Amino acid sequence: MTTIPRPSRRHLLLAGTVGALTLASTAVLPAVNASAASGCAVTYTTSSWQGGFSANITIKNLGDAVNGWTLGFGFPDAGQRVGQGWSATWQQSGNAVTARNVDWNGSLPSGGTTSIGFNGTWTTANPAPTAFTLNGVACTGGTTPTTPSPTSTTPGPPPTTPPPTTPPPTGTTPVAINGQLHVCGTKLCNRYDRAIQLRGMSTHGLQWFGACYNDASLDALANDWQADLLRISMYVQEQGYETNPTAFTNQVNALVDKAEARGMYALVDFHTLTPGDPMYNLERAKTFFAAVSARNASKTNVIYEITNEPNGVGWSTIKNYAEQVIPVIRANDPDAVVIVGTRGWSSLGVSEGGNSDEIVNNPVNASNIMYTFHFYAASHKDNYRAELERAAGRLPVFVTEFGTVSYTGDGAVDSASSTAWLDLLDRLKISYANWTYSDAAEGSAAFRPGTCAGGTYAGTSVLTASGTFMRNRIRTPDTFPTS
Ligand code: IDC
Repeated sequence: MTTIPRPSRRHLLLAGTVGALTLASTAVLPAVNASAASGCAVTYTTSSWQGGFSANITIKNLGDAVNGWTLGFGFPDAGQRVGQGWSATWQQSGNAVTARNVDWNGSLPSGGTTSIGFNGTWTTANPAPTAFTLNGVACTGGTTPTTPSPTSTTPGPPPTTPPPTTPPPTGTTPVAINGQLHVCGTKLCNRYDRAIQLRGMSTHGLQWFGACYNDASLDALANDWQADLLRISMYVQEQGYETNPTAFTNQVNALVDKAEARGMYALVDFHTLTPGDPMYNLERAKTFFAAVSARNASKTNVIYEITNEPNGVGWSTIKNYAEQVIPVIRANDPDAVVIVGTRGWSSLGVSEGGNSDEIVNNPVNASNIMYTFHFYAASHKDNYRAELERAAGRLPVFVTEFGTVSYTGDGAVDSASSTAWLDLLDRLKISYANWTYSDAAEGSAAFRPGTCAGGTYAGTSVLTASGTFMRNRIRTPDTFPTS
């Protein structure tokens, strides 16, 4: 295993600036031939800048189910080279490129899709390849086994319009190194199929603290705090999403872009709290996640948290909710990790007298998912830590929210308990986001009141006790495996 300590982001930011000034190209391949029973359709999308590019490829299997696949294509220009790739094993010989599946995406059902990609370089030109093969069979687009026609000119799938996007992450950011994440066993894994831990911060409610999330504050989070992750907390009630779905959806999307531009993962939090029954918001959740997952499908930095803290309802209700919302996301973004809230304010059931057995015995019927655990260090101690450790051996767990203070979100930092918690999360490689990256007048806020109006976020002079504690923890170098 090799590990890369976190260097400065200066190089990345320069690369991004160059990218914004030069060309960005998108190529969607039409069908070039009709085909018989087995077949495939490929969408090849690039963002390109002087000398470099990032390619995203979506493969759709139009034939029978396959277990193990190899995608082949040739670069039209001799100067084009594959660099670091993700979600496949990449090889190039001359201009011929092959991408072989990795463990978790090898089985492709009939009609199934998967997304892979790579960062590459070019010298004189960067045209899109025009012919792809899947397991040796030409990918001819939208033909089906029942409509063979050698002279057909039926076009392939309609071009998808990518969202306006900032230059792709390159270099040494968390997203550039780790790429599209997936769940492997009980862990969150990167493009090398190795377990990683993401450490970052949660916004406060966007309806109240939207002014705290801007280029300067997110530069501070990425560069000064060296965070891997921004959790975007979109309340549904309390003057949140339900009052203006379009505006809140746009606000979330804008923050996904800002996280992407800085190489951070974006955790999209559908912040249900009161009422505690997620079913109350089922239709809103479907509408919201359909829009956000369609718009951000080609990004590699998005993780979906479908309900914040269910409470007062049984696990079977949460599971039922999850099994209705997850397919909405998967229809657009099949390879994104989805995180499911748990009973008792996402305490794995503990705060309502249960434990993680109810999930282990009756898991959500979906793959590539994790389960939420939340704690507030001054309120939740040894018995919660013991249950988390027990659960983590059996379930993929993500701490999408926690506080260094009491569960009210206020009060003093409990340093001893917070340290015990974070040491445990580090040891178990459990990812986390701290509540909150805001200047709310409460102990859990990282910034002193008035900071967001002042506009300076980097350094320690603007921080509360909680902010100082969290910045110290998050700034320590990551050790992301790169092979
Ligand atoms: C708190 C905020 C507080 C707000 C309250 C109600 O800190 O300003 O008035 O919500 O909206 C959670 C929730 C999170 C809470 C947090 C602290 O996910 O929304 O934020 N908390 O109470 N679960 C446990 C604690």
